[in-house]
Amino acid sequence: MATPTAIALKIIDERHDLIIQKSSIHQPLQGRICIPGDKSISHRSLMLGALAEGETVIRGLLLGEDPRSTASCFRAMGAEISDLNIDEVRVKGIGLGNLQEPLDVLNVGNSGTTIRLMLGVLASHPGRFFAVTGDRSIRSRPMSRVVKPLQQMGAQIWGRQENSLAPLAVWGQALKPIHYHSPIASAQVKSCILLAGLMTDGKTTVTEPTLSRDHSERMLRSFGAELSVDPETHSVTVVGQARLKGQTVIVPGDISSAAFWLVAGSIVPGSELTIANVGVNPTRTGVLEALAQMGADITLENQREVAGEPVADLRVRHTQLKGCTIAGDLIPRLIDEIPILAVAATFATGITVIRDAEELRVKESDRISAMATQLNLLGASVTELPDGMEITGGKALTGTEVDSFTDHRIAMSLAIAALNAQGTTTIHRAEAAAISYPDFTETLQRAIGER
Ligand code: SPQ
Repeated sequence: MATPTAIALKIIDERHDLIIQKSSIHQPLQGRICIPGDKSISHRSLMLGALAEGETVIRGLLLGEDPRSTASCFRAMGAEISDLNIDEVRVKGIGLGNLQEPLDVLNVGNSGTTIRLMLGVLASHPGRFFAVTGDRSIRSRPMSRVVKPLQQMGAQIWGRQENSLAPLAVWGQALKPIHYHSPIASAQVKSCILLAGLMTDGKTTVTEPTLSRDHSERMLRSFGAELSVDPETHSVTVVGQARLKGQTVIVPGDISSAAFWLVAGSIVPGSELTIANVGVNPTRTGVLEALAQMGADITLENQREVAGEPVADLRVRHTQLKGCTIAGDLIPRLIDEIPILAVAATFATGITVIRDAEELRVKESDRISAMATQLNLLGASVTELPDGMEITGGKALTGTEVDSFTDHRIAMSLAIAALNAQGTTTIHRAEAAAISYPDFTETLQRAIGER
């Protein structure tokens, strides 16, 4: 009789069930893992490359579905972007202000970063008409957070439910500069306004309540924009009209993707993994701080700086985690890692409380509800809070059928939880992982020694 495979993919009408059988996984997770390129930096390198004068060369681009959406939108507006591959992508920029009116609706697929950042670019291109839409998830995610400040700058934008939902129509204008005090710490809001400010005469400033990821600021500077940052007040100012010059961008590995292996290595007995080339920008390393609070055994090795972003190799060894509280200013620095931290908390001793994370309710899915319901189906003890979760760790999990809600981070978090669940776990709609991690399943198979 053939030995059962521990990890299998079943494809039904293009929907993938990821099946994980704990009974046949003997191996701890071991080896060296190379993760895909950072999603936030990948989007920004394609966008700034398209808006710059001259050629931009991107190495290490994430080949996930989200950056592909960004590339296809900017191609539709005249940027020449070579075939996407990891080694080298060449972008022939058309210069700020020169985007062509697209002949069809721009479709951002599942990507919130694409639509929100791009709206700042479109709104500030006078005399051109743009229509933008995305998938079912995008059409339910709030856009007023960027539409309202852009309207304060004079933008003309229309959409469903008082211009708050895609599809959106944009009639590009010459905008006026503003100082926007954002009620939320959101890199998408900040970046959208800064991108609009590039084409706007004068100084455009965004102040946020706490610092969100700063990849836009770093990359805008390196492309030649005049930009100043006040770290005391969490304010960024860009001076328009700007001119951007094509650059070489080296995209580090995505710490949000590394987080799955940091937690897998921590919870599967006997594991030891090295995750190579991880971006450790301080605005993204909240997950390392949360896992340190939980007692995880993680070390940063070979720390270096690559093209303006700090990078390190992360080594993780299995250890018993303990519950902790994750809240406050830490939240924007680990917002995308909360689903996988909820998995870590499930295998920790004691109680973990996650608060101040109401933003999770308006991501690709309602990530609070998704993680609470699906982990509870597996036998965990998770209570939903309006702005987070309370998780009592240490309950034994048993495999069952769970759903990703077509959210990449939910699909991958549940796959890691399944590594420690008895029996068979089937994750429906696991194809969502391809949004940010196209070869997640193959990497998991390699880590357990199946390939
Ligand atoms: O791009 P999208 O769909 O919004 O992706 C997510 C993710 O989990 O990959 C959020 F669902 O990441 C956002 C992140 O949450 C990417 C991002 C960025 O690149 O600027 C910023 C964060 O969003 P926000 O709303 O806090 O600005």
